[in-house]
Amino acid sequence: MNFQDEYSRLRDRIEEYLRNAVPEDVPQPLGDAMRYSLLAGGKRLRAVLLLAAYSLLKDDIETALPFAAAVEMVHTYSLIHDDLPAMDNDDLRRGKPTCHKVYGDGMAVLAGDGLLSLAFESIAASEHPKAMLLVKELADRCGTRGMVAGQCADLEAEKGGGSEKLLHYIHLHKTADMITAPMVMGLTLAGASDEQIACGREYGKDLGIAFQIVDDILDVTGDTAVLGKTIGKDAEENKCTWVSVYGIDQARQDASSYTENAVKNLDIFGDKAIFLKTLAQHTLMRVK
Ligand code: GRG
Repeated sequence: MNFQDEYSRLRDRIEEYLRNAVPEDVPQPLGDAMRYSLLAGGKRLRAVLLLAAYSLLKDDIETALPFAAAVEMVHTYSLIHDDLPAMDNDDLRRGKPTCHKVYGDGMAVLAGDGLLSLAFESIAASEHPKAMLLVKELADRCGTRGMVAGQCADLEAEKGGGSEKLLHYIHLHKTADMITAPMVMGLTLAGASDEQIACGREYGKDLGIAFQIVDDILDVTGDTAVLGKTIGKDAEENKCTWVSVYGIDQARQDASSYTENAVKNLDIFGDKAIFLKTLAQHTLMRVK
């Protein structure tokens, strides 16, 4: 298996699926605002994780596409809302002007709301026997016990006093929860055992934390043109990041340790897990 070829194959499948995912009957300009952000590119990491987790046990990835699309919709909604002036106030996302810069703040709020609802509609419309379990996993990870809770802590931390405990809470919930969800959803859908699902969950947590540590490092060392978003904002906004709490050298070491742990969690799947193990290592090396 060539890693890049396999990643592109999975990413292309989700890209094609998403192209027609926003219904034609969504009123304008809401429909355009939703499509603008949903189809703006991005790595599609969360969708690829779901498809790859499913592929550990099953071959027909077609079945998993509505669920992979749902995860990308939730992720895109979170980016649109995070970029708003009331939150991180960003002008650039995925190398393009942010949704509110093009469609205005009100329409960007609605585009996020629309994508969040459409995600759950996409799961329900599949009528898959496991759909209810997947709704629960996604709602738990993206909602008030998950990403929304992490974002709440992130905003509060800007007021000062970022401790190690708070930092771990933010990284686990703001970022790792939405990396864990697709792993658990893909495995559940494929009929994995409880033990396999638990290993996938641990992989997601470790990979998610490593991913966010790398994000914190890139905000200091990265390149705006390559990243497609403005760098240096964490320090400007007094964010509680791995770099601000531990320093850049420790951040690099910790990103590496979390990645190593992530990889070990997949030993239970044998050779089938090579793609997901390689993906974790690539995440550590990423420049965007
Ligand atoms: C608004 C409820 C709410 C949550 C916002 C996504 C998020 C939570 C905040 C964005 C800022 C940030 C650093 C989030 C951590 C997760 C992260 C690094 C998101 C960016 O994900 P990528 O790099 O983006 O996978 P692409 O564009 O490739 O999809």
